Parts: sequence; C-alpha cells; structure tokens
Amino acid sequence: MKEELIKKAYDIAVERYAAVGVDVEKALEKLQQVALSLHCWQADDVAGFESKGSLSGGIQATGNYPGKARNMEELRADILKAASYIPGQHRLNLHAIYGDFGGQFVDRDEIEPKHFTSWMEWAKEHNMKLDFNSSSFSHAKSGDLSLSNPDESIRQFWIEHTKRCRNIANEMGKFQNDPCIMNLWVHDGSKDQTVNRMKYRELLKDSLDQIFAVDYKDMKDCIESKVFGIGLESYTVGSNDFYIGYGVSRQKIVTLDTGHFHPTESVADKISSLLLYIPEIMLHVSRPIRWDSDHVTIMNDDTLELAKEIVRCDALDRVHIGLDYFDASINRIGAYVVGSRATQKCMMQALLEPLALLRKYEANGQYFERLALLEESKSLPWNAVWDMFCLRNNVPVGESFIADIQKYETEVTSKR
Ligand code: RNT
Ligand code: ZN
Repeated sequence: MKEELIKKAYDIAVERYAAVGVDVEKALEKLQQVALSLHCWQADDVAGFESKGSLSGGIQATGNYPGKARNMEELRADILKAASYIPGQHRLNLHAIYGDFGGQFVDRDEIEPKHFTSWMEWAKEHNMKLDFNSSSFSHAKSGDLSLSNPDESIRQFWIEHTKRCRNIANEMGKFQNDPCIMNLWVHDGSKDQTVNRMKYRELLKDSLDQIFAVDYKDMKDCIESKVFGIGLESYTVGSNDFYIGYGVSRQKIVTLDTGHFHPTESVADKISSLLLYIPEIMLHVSRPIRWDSDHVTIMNDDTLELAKEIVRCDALDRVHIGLDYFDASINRIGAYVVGSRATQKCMMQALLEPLALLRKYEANGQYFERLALLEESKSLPWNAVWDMFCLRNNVPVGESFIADIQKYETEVTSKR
C-alpha cells in the first residue's frame, strides 16, 4: 500500500480519536511495548524433538497440512519467517521437548540447561527473549496422572523433570537478563468417574510444593488449569479452583488459557479479580470452538474483551500475553501470523478506547451515553492506526503477507 495513503488515513484517525480524548501516539508507544510470547509448538503441531511418538495427554492437533517443521533448523526458520510479519519485538515460548538433544535420547528427568544453550544463543542473536514450559505429555510415563500419580516412582520422575525445567528457565532468564516465565501445565485427570478426587489433588499440591521449594531469581512460575482433556473428561486434577487456591496461597502467576473454561464463561472478567490476589497473570490466547480446540486466534469479541480488560485494569505490566493454539489444517506459518496480528489488533483497539469519557459517563449514571460511545468506538478508524504501526515496524501493511507466505510455501515448506 502507498505510504502517503497510510499517512493520510493516520492523520485523520489522530483527529477523530482526539475528539473523544484519545492520544493515538501514546497508544502506539504502549503497543510497541507489548511483547507476545510466541508458542514454538505452532510450527510442528506440538511434536518436539525428542522422539517421533504421537501427541498424548488430553491435547490434540487436528489436520494434516503439508510442510510442518521436522527439525530444529526448520522450526527456527519458520519462526523467524513468521516473526518477520509480526510488528514489534516478541518472545519465544519453548517447551521442554524442544531441547537441542544432539540426536541423543535424553529422558525428561535428565534434561539440563546445556540442552537449551543453542536456543539461548539463537534467541539472543535474533533479539528475542525466551519463556519455557515443562512437558508432561507424550511420554511413556505420561499416562493419565503425572504429578498426581499415586505411584511414587512415576510422581518423582515428573517432579524431577519439573524441577529441572525451573533450573533451565532460570538459566535462560540469567542469560537474557530478563526473567524467563515458566508455565506448568499437567494433563492429569480421569476419563470416568473417580472416587478419589481429594487424593490426587493432595498429591498434586505436595508435588508442587516440592517443585517450588527452590527460590530462583531469574525465572517466574506460572500454573495453568483446564476444564477437561480428550480422554480425561470426567475429572481434572488441576482445575481452576485448585490452581487459584494454590496460586493465591503461594503467590504464583496463574495462567488463563482462553480455551480452558466453560464456553459461556468470560475469561476477560477474571483479570480484575485475580490481580487483586496474585502478582501477575499469564495468558494463553487461543480460540476454542466447542471445546479447547486451539483454533487460530482471531479478532473476535472474546479476544477484544480480554485485551480491553488488561488496559482497563491498567495492568499491561502485570499481564503477560502468550499464544497457545496449534492448527495443523492450514499453513502453519500463516497461522502464527494471523493469530499474532489478531491479538495485537485487539490490543490496539483496547489502547484506543475512549476510556476517560466512558468512565465519566458511567460515574454520572449516563448509561445510554456509555453504550452509544462503546458502539461508536467500534467503528473509529483504529485500522488506520494499526496500519501505521505496521509501517513504522517495517512489516507488511494489510494482507500483502499472504502472497509472501504463499511464496515461502512454494519454495520451502511444500518441499519438506
Ligand atoms: C493444554 C494447555 C497447554 C498446552 C501447551 C502445549 O491444554 O493449554 O498450555 O497447550 O503447553
Ligand atoms: Zn495453554
């Protein structure tokens, strides 16, 4: 698109927003500071590099689109390609199964920081910070229960894995001079009715206490709940209540995955409650369709409301925005780009909301006026501001990245 046109539209937008009391330049500055934590697992359907086993543990990637990354080199190339279409500087969220194991089988209770040195160096080279995740799924010892397994040897295996992950995350944080956020999600649950709900939760609580016994300075812990997993429909050990209780009592970051709640539950509404009791929140932005299907994030009401709540709570520095979807049915790099840009577009609109005026109306009991302005602001020219954001960040404005990704598909991914 022609630069003059983008600038013209932007100048008009600046005036329109000024009329409702919004400083567009300030909104752009804030958006520039919002780093997404890009999930490395979008590039290969959560396969990782340790074995060729299939995905297990209550999560599933559906689809069979050709061209997925088969090794570390391809994964890194795809991530860089995707990042080149996403304005701003972002983080990369690694799972433990993506270590650089040098062709050896390294079991999960044996992983060490050295298996992630090449990632740290690579990330530094590309000006990215790393986040991290322990991996309890897709392993011979995953079963239905990991950290809550009554078999003490299995439970200790996963405790050891998770402890090691925290140490690795801490090394990453030290290396990058910025805390690495480590997410802990385990699939533990039961397909059918259980008569021992308390027992598994006690075990999970004890495992977490053992895991968190060491204090680290360069990493932050977050814990993620879930409603249910495929094959584990009746009971989830790490439910929302469980982790909120645990998070509040231990002052841990709670991860809210937008696919992990009942379909009519508002995840946006949780931000203000949680932030009163826990230090920070991690988000896994996704798009559940009927269940935790991990469809590519789009600019829908759920994501918009979530973004608006972060801004309305003045919590940009306390809410970390990670992505967590994995659609194997379309071009995977395209999926990265669409979901990331959609999340940023939602943040853009949130930052451009005429909040002062809306709040004045609300305080005065002027509810028609509040509703009218909320409706009108949906069609204020936020897109012109977004285009300017892309232009300033040297990434394609509008849909021109589609052709670029098609080209990369023809030249690179389709040949895999
Ligand atoms: C699974 C959780 C978890 C995973 C990733 C791969 O339901 O959302 O966050 O998606 O760790
Ligand atoms: Zn998640």
